[in-house]
Amino acid sequence: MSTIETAAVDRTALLPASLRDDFPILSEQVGDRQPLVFFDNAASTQRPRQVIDAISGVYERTYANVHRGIHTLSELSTEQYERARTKVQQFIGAARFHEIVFTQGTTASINTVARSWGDARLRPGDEVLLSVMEHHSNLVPWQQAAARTGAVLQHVPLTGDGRLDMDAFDRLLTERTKLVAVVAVSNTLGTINPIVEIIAKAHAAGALVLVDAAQSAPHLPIDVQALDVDFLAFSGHKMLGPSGVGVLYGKETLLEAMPPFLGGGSMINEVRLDRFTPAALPAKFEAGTPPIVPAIGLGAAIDYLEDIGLGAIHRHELQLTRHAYAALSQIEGLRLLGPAPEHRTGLVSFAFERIHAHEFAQVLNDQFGVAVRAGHHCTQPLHALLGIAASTRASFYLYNTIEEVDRLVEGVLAVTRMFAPKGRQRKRRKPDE
Ligand code: 7TS
Repeated sequence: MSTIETAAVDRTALLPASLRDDFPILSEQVGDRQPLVFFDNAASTQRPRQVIDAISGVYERTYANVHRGIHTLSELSTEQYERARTKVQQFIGAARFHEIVFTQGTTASINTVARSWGDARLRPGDEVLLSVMEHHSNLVPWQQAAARTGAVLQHVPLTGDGRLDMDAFDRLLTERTKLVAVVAVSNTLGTINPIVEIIAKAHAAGALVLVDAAQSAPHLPIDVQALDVDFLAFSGHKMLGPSGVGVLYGKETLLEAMPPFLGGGSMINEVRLDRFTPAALPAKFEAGTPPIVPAIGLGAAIDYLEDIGLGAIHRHELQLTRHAYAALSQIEGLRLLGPAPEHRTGLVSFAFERIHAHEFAQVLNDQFGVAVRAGHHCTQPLHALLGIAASTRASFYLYNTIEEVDRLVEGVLAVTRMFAPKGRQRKRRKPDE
């Protein structure tokens, strides 16, 4: 990396590299027999041995369906499943156990609110205020709800550096706004949005707030009571837990008033041939056999994260992000998306005019062992606004190291040299030149 100068790293802010030993998959080789550098954590993270053991422990010793039997295994599984709910409750600071609904993931959580709350509450002309940086799973369910109810969607635009334009937010928030549904951290830009301010302003305007915490729950401490947020959605698989489980938090009064979304077993109190009465919370929103083992695995993931501390995880990621940002911003022709590292969590996305994101991802994987995501990351409208079809995204987590970031930069530089005409790389000028 002879042409790149990197800023000093505060090594005291880094987590010990020894925690990598907890993640068996990190010693795999990929591509052309390269040690794996896993930088696709915003899509899904890896799991530590503690989570893997919790999962296999259930299957080996205690598995049965929950809330159904009075036999020993069903009681044990039920107890573990409900203990996981308590862990989630404490993790996000919810006041009540039954405000935690296990879903299949963030997408399912948002769809539940759109279907249940949206269909019951939205009237023609009511507005739902979203942002242009939303993931498709916080856009499409509202487009569908708008089509069903006649509600109108509004979108907060961006500032030039990829943050929410809060002046525009103030203008778009009106007495017609019934819900503000916004992402806490952008999965493409990494931007940390001012959720506290958004919630306070929305409530003052009489609107409810749904926060898509898919990219914040794994990386930043959260306290739903302090935030006074109405609905919160996140996924287990982005925070060291298994896929197939997510969380919908909702304030008790709201969830109580909402009709159930999915119908079936477990969500009922009583069923006749022509009608039913719904079960109490949270069962009302957990129709069918729930994600038993994934939820228990998520509980183990929360234990692991809490042992390390979300604050320490964020400090670690900030060092990696600063390092990556400083180095990548020196590569001529490479356009870094989103704000300065101080306003983002641990991810860096970029576009390069003459090289498609897939080329980066392919070469980084094959020749450097670096797993990144290339594409639109389920934020097509955001990419269209940025004037690009695709970007390359490196997203970090607690087990990533500064040396791995150096490997990424080395790989990106190699790709630009491979695909770009010779003589196009800028040699960084010394300060006295
Ligand atoms: N919201 C945000 C902000 C996300 O980043 C994602 C997934 C979702 C919602 C949906 O979560 P799911 O668990 O229901 O799928 N984001 C990504 C990503 O950035 N790359 O792959 C999945």
